[in-house]
Amino acid sequence: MRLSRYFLPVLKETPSEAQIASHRLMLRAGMIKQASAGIYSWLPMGFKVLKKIEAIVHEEQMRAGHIPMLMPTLQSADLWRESGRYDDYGEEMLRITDRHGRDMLYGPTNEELITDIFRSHVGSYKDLPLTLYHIQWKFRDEIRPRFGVMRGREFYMKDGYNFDIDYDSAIHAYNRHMVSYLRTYERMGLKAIPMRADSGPIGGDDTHEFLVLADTGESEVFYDSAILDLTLGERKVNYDDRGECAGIVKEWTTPYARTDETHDPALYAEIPEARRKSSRGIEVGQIFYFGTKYSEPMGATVTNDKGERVPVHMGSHGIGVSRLVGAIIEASHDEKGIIWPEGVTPFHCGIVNLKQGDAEADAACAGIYKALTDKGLEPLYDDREERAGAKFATMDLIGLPWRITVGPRGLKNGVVELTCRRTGDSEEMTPAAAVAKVADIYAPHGPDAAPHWEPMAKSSFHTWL
Ligand code: P5A
Repeated sequence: MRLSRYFLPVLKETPSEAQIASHRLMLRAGMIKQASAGIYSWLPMGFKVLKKIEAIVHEEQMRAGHIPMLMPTLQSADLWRESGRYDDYGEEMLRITDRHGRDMLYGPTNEELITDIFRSHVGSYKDLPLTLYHIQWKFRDEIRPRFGVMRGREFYMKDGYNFDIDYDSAIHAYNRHMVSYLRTYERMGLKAIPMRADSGPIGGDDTHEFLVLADTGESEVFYDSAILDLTLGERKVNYDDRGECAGIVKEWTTPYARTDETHDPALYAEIPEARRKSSRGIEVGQIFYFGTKYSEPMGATVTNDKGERVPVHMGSHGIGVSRLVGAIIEASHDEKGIIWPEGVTPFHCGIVNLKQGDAEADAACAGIYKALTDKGLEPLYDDREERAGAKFATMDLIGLPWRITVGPRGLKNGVVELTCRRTGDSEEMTPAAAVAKVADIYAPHGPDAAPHWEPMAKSSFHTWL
């Protein structure tokens, strides 16, 4: 993409309404624009990051064997009356009446709708286990929407629902979700810690929240710092293997880690003092096992192997896709701007032309652009007639992890400069070497050069990103 043809409405001033770094930076970098309180338009670069995050979530869900689909944003109130949540949900639910006087609502979550789909089509234990998910806009009429996309009223969520014949099978689904979520966050460059939590209006006893540590987080959390050393890394997981998934969950849930809702000071005091930590955290996901809470009142039953009708065991599992955009920025920025992790960056590499209009510099930039594109990468080429300082400031603000700087002086010696946004380190090299290095950074690595994040078979949601 050439910046002169893109739409990147960068702000010079720091917007006064934004209290935290991610909100400020998303506004300044022209990623979002508030439409009304807690409701945002996603401008092109914000949209791109949102879609990158969405693609990672899809890949990891499908890898775990979960099946994508799409449910509507508007739901009928009748289903929620069946579960008993229509009255319980309170003022956070946006209630709408259609022209025929029918009660509708903008879905804050989808347990009822998916349970209705299940009971309409599935009747036998032979069709289980089944996990369906979608990524769709939700609406919660939060009393205090704030921090930009972190606590919006309209927000984008991945929500998945498992249907299992018994408790053991449902707990395997819970574990599978925990492992796939750990993988998902790692790919986004995040350390998200699973913490025992409270289930709130979703219900059930077994629930974990995933928290990214950040001073600006809304939750207070307590944990054993030993948990920070855990990573999944290159480990390959067989999601059908109950023992393997349970083992990983055990590893991650053995060190103490709880939100303030479930904090137990006595247990916490047993952690060696040097490892006892409390801080703030951003909740980027939550998983629940709630048994038959919805299947019983809504009659979602199947016949078991003895021919009896039994309610299915269910859980639901959410990832805050739009919140993640803010959470990643909170975890990865400096005073100059955003620093995107490679996994979610809107463009792989910036190209800065120090002397637009200089025939040699223009030709070198065009050559680098083409070479990167030919390698399947997407560069952002700042081809505007601007001062070098302004171009650097824009690149630093929008946070592309790598930048190639091209100017007549360097070209005389046959070199350009490759700069890492995170460290600020620059290296001079030939244009071909710079392209090769950037391509290598984004290529799969590891002992068998096929890490877990190797893109899966291309499908429709990848092709238009
Ligand atoms: C699980 C999926 C649920 O709603 N039902 C379906 C369950 N869980 S949850 O914890 O309430 O939400 C899942 C994740 O959505 C994000 N989230 C939000 N993001 C932005 N703005 C909001 N107002 C908001 N509310 C929830 C969180 O990341 C949460 O973990």
